[in-house]
Amino acid sequence: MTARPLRKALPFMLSLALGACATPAPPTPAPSADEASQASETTTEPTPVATRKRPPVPGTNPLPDPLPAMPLEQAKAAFVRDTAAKYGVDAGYIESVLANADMRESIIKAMSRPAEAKPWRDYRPIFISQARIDGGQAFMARHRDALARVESRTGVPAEIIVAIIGVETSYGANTGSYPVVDALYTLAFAYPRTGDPAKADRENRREAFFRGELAQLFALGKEQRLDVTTLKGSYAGAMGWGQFMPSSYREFAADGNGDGRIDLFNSTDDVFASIANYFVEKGGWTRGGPITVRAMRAPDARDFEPEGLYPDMTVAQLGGMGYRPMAASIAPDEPALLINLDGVSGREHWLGFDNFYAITRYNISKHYAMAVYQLSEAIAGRENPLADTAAPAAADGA
Ligand SMILES: [Ca+2]
Repeated sequence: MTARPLRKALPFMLSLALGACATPAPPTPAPSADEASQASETTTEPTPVATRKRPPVPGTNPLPDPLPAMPLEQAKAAFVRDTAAKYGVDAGYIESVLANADMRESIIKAMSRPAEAKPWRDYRPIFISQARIDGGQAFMARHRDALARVESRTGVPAEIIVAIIGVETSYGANTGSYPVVDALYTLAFAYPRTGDPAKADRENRREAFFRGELAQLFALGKEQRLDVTTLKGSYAGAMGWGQFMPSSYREFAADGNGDGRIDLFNSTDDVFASIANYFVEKGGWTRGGPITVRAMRAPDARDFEPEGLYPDMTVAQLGGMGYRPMAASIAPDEPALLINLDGVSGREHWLGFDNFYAITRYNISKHYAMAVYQLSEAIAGRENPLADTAAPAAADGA
């Protein structure tokens, strides 16, 4: 990975972010009804950048080291041994679950064609449709009070939580039909290989990642008293209304209804609390902070594609390069990322802020985060994204 442009110019910002990473803030206790109503009245003023906790800078490679190559039976025996030792799960039980698991060709095929790889003009209509907007507004109305409580406690807007559930599972209608054990078993021991040497390291790391997820599924079953053999999820092993992987379920899911268990399959209170907690703890969500705005490109601006998704420039710097936010309310020192999209009406430019980055921690893709954002705006009734997708007049200068 090469150095990102202007990273050297931002040591102060980086040290802030690293500091925030090393010393996470203690959890905030749930506010009383009075405090909650005050909080919701004060959410319009974002915290100044200089005093704000920024999301942690991502590591150079979030995936684990590749595993040593060995024959399948030997690899499975090592997995059983290691998982039993690490999580205190009975080795005979793990062995019997794996013996009954199926390696599925359909999972390997699905893994090889992610929607996020499509250009924005083809990706967007999958999620920004009248049916999904209507579904989101109905869902929001049905769960208004529960969502408002989570929003006032965490600062994560109700419409963002709803949009995540809408994009992930069509509001809980499609939480996945693959046995989670089969999905993780397949990807843990037969991760699809393209044969392209340039991709081999990533594929090996992905396999190691899924082996870790399969191990954590056994830990999760023990901790949450779930029969892992009955769980259904996506082809990648993501579970419940918000599609949590086992590691995220264990680390970030929260008990929203206080019954002592975390049930992401049946309890909407647990689902809402878990998604919000994920945004705050994993994404560093800033209460009241901006997410993304359309940018105007000056005719002489240089084209460039940022490496990665972390906002490591500022609005002022990007403005100096010819990309200005089409909203007056964004502070010049706001950390920002240039987002280029190939839309239906041509090239679009946007500025993504820390809260946009937070959405990408849910699924590492600018297309995913933009779809969630645009769906959330439509659900909240602020935008009608289906009315006009044309580029604003003179915005692109090209
Ligand atoms: Ca619960």
